[in-house]
Amino acid sequence: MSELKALIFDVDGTIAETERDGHRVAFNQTFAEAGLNWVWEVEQYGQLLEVPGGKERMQHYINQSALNIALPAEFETEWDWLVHLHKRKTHHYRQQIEQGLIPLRPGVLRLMQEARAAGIQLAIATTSSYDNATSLLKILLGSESLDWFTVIAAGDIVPNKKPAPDIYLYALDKLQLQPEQCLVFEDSAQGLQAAIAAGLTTVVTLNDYTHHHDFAQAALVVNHLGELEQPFEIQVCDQEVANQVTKTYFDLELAQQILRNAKNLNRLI
Ligand code: XBP
Ligand code: MG
Repeated sequence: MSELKALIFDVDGTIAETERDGHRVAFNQTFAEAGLNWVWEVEQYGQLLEVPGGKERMQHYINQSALNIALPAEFETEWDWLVHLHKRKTHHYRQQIEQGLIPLRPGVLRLMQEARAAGIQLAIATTSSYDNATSLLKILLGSESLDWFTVIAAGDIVPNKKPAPDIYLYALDKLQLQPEQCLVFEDSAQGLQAAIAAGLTTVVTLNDYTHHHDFAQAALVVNHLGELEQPFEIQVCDQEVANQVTKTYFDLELAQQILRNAKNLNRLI
């Protein structure tokens, strides 16, 4: 029987709550700098998050708002312009996170350290751009932390972003593992759909922007991964898993149990 060999983490919303006070602020700074009068408010940004990917999100906003854009002369196409805006947004985002205002979510570092000590591989699968993801990891986990990950699968490296399974299939290929050997951590329905479509068992950590999403296909839904001093709360899970949860935080033992339980369920289907 294959055992747990890797933990695969989404970034935005899962490793840290980057959207409201990081990405959103950086988009608005970019718009102001470009002389655009667009301002993405906190609640509105929650709806815009339905479109994964910063460039795609801006494109969606233009289409949905039926904006008439006067394309700056130096750009041939609207997409070229969006690529440029997105580079500026990446710059502003980095400045946001360098200020240290966006912390890691509970339990993330503890679980990664436990996995590293046990020889379990770590991987990243994110819709966000590689530069954004690696800046965040370096700042929150330390400059050496990029070496912890067998693969950092990010952004445009695959043709289709979440909810397509592409980024997870890419990560699995680089890990050289089967889906049943890995456990995924996600925070959004799009991320969950992507992981499920790649055949992966998924744990969801909720946040303010995603608590209303449909997570029926998750193996476990918690408010966060928990710490010794900061217990997690289980929101939804299979009764068999619930009976096995003896700790107040998510650890490798629970990861193994969830994976085994998922295999048993699959066998019954
Ligand atoms: C979240 C996303 C990203 C970020 C913005 O990715 O959808 O688009 O909102 O980042 P994930 P970019 O949850 O998969 O980490 O502007 O770099 O796309
Ligand atoms: Mg996410």
